[in-house]
Amino acid sequence: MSPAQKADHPSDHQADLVIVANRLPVDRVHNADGSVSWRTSPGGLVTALEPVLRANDGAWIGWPGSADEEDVEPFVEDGLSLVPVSLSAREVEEFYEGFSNGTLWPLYHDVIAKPEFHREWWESYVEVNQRFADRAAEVAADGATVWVQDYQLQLVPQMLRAKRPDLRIGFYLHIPFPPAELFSQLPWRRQLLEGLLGADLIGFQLPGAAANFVRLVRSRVGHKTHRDTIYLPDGRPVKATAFPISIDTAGFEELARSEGVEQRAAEIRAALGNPRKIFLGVDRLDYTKGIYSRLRAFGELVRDGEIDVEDAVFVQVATPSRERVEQYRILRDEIEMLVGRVNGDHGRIGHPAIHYLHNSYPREEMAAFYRAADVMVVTPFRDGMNLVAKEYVACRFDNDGALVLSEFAGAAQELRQAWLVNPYDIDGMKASLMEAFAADSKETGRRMRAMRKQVVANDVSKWARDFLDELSSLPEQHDKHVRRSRAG
Ligand code: ADQ
Repeated sequence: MSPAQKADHPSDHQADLVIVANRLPVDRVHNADGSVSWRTSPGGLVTALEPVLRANDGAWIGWPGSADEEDVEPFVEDGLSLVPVSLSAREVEEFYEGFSNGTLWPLYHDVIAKPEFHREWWESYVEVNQRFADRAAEVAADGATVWVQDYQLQLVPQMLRAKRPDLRIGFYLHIPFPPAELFSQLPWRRQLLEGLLGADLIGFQLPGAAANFVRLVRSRVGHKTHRDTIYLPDGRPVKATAFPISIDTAGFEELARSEGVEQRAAEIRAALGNPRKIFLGVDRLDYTKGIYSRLRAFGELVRDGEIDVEDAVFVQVATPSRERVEQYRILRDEIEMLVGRVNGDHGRIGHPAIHYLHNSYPREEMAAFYRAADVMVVTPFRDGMNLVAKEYVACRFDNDGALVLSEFAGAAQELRQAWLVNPYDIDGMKASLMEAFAADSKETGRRMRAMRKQVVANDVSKWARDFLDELSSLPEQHDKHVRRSRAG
């Protein structure tokens, strides 16, 4: 960056690697005494990126998670450099709940729910994206790498490049990228495509999503493309390719092997009455996850007498999610009504058919659930990847347990040995649940061994490394282009 540009954007910390994500990896906690502190929320992304961030003098830009916070200065928490971006209550409503979760989320997930298009939401999306881009432009050192995450920030790459052509910019989309027929509904489709094209490398969960994107750019924006590369009119190439995300496999396995978790898993089984088999579902309470259909399938198996409630039980853990968005409130009511009906019709004293928990749990408790479950049921209508499926596999170090997995989850492309199901086909799901329920240990062992190989060999650190290596190995064309734009 030139000295003049630097003076325009004063910042006390310049980082060589900058992560830009909607959320910071910490939550702001307001204590009873009026003081404020930070609590780390250790998701997979932080686990994966923490070592690279530390090694590269990195910074993480994101929203601290509560509205109308006065601007908080950058700070260092547990050795990580964090740069908060604040959102007003109105921006939370229009940018986050509105355009991100009421427009893009359903549109990118097969329009399972109807996306809403509102011009004010779009305007707010543009404004907030600009704020994130401005912050990244201030924080990034000369020639730094900036890695932008997910659907809330698709305009950031282009906005950032306009200010800082010296940067190497990557973008990763954690959710599916829809086929052209659906994406084309979006009134601002061209702006979004152009926003993403500000990146040098655009990562998707699956090759099909990358192909959807390249095809759209060719037809809607008119750029030349060859395989996974798009050539912009100014000669800059943009690569769009798949990097399937994963989990901290070793971390989960270690947790699963710990005495505390093993003991807790036994407690859970005992509290459920030591049934012969435990079915488990773990999801954010979201309409993409197929929770209703799966519980309906299980409820029918109990009704039909295929499953006896003294023999088997279904535990559904549903994490509270986006509770201010109406579609999510309706979904919650529907699921809770169904659970009540199934238990009312088919449960016995001390033996409900379904245990339903609307709560968030620490990682240890999640691992204990995975250890306790004989049949893990993951049936989204559409899911970028689905980490729950991989976490279950990582925890089954004895090569036991059965995974029933929707073919519409990204994970199905890697976990081929699961019982793959079409979540729209209730009878098909019922048949697969019964097969998984009845499978002998030889069969479950054969399948689980193969799936574990996959999840052990491809963990989240490899994912991050693969992406960043690819981004840094696009030097020649990139540098040529930077030199040209500087000369110009
Ligand atoms: P999500 O839609 O949130 O992620 P998923 O991939 O399953 O879905 O990740 C959920 C995470 O939350 C898992 O790590 C799980 O352990 C955790 N979790 C779920 N319920 C919980 C609970 N009650 N308490 C505590 N933790 C809970 C989005 C995309 C996915 C993609 C990921 C990562 O929708 O398709 O796989 O990002 O890219």
